[in-house]
Amino acid sequence: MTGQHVLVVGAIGRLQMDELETRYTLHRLDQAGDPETLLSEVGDRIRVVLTSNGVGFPEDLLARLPNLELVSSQGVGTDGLCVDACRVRGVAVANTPDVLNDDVADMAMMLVLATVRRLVAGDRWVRDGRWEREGMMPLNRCIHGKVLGIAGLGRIGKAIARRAEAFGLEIAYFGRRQQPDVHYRWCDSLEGLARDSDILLLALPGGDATRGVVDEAVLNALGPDGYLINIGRGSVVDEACLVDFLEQGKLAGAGLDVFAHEPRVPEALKAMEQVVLQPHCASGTVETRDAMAQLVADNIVAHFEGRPLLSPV
Ligand code: 8YV
Repeated sequence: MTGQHVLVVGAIGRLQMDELETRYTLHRLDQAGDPETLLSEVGDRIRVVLTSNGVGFPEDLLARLPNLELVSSQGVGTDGLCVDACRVRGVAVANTPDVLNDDVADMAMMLVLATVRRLVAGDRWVRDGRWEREGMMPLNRCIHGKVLGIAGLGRIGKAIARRAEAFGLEIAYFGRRQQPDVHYRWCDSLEGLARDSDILLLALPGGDATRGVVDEAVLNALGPDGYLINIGRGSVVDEACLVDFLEQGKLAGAGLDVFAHEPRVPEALKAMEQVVLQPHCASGTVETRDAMAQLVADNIVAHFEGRPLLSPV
């Protein structure tokens, strides 16, 4: 026993779990048959929680850990963590920004291209023998010269914009305020951005502030020739409304990596040819997940060694 107790709410990569195991005493809530007993036995010894944003860290669990000092979470998003309650209690929170920017931006561009150029439909056209039976598939649309509206021009949004420029897209963006160091056109509302965009790309964080902001008015503004791409959070979009718009041809198509109730995806979306779906895997490469897990572990080590966190929220 080291006296340095870590509660594992959500595990990270094997390499980093092994590293942490050699240094600290890990308590596996994620594997506990009887979580209640585990918490009553070790709750007051826990100084660090290890989790991921997807698994989360709720306020009722925080209440069971009176001596908690740090929550180290895998993922840049913090919408699954009770950050405000941690702040009130003086518990630090660390996440994993930056290391995933390139992969998420690649996924965003991949969804733009796949959706507008109908990559998956083309693949199906070949596999189903329709090329041989019916000849060429219907023409699709080009992306160069189109306006890509990015909602949420943070570090990931900027990595997307850099890639999109190379594809000849014109960039506009919406965020709370105009960014002085950015040459892209700023729109002061999400609806305004949707109106000005051919492709609306959502790179917004989740949480109460953004819940359902892509609503009927925004989708109407995007219009029947518009495409919606979402690599941020499913909670940002009124999903029922999106399905309705796609079914009625009031939108041209959508490329979605995130959904309102993951891993559940509306059957209606699965049936649509004009939609490209991914299982929330924009950061899901071996290299990036390893870098994310390492940052989670490094934050824990820094904390126990009395050094500043590498990536505090
Ligand atoms: C992951 C993500 O799905 O970083 C985020 O916020 O949504 C993704 O990278 C996940 O959180 C990794 O555990």
